[in-house]
Amino acid sequence: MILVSNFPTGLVEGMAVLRKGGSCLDAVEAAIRVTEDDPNEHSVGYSGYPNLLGQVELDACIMDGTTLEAGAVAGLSWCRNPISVARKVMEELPHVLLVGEGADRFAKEMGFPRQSLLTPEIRAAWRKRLVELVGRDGVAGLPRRRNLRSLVGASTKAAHDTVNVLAVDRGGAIVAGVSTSGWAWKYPGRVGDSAVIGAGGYADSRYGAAACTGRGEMAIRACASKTVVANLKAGMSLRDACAEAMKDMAALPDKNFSWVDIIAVDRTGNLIGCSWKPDRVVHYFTETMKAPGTLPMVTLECIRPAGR
Ligand code: SD4
Repeated sequence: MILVSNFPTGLVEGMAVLRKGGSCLDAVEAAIRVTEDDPNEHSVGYSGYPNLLGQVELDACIMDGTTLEAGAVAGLSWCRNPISVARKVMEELPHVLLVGEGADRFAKEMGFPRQSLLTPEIRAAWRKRLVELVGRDGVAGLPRRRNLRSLVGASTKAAHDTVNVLAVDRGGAIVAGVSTSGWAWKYPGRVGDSAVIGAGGYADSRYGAAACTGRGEMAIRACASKTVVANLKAGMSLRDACAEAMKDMAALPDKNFSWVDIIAVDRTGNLIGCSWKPDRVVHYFTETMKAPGTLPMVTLECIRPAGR
């Protein structure tokens, strides 16, 4: 089984891998690459929205729930498939997370093609946004050390989304993968939850897996994905495990409070999506289905703090 939040287009590829007897790692990577390669998705991979300076910085992580090995990259700037680079970090290095120049250098060493990720359309969108934010075109218009919270925070509700993919195979292996271009117009160097194991994604084949989308700072502060899996380990139901993690995030004081969704599976293959927003769905595809389906996310309005 394979499930995804936000971008269902990779489900077919992911399931094709599982049906051929491929691993959950291969299935998750294949599913995420479809979205990373899509020029019409502006919050993941190629043509993702850039930071305040107009630089695309991609984050991704992958975790093998059977070995508990993980790999991640943050601020990758010219390779369109950060999920594949994250997997290489896991497989080729004695490290978990590479950032910025080191991540770019490693991607080059691993033979990933180099290309500009900033399409003309996205460059134009960035310049328009700069004018809205600071009243001037060009990075020279950016204020120094003044109003940074409100400048970057103004973008909290701007287009930002992440592809979260979880896969479970018949042998009980579970893998989590996450990829994003992050918070549009973020402060340069900002790393979101998608590159942070335990925040944006976590998998442990003995218990289950979880992944988050939304305001990554909240998922990082609450270690949200690891919390879900730890709750499963403690014997909670899948729904309660997620609800408790959502409550942790809802309780965080946060001037830029926004939303976070969680998708999760347990080791028996139950799946769930949880959201603060109504009308969200989780997309999934099992070996016995002819085509991917959707399930409404459980809306946890009840735990959302009043006034937010
Ligand atoms: C981040 N969690 O960088 C990502 C972005 C996201 O919906 O998922 N937005 O914070």
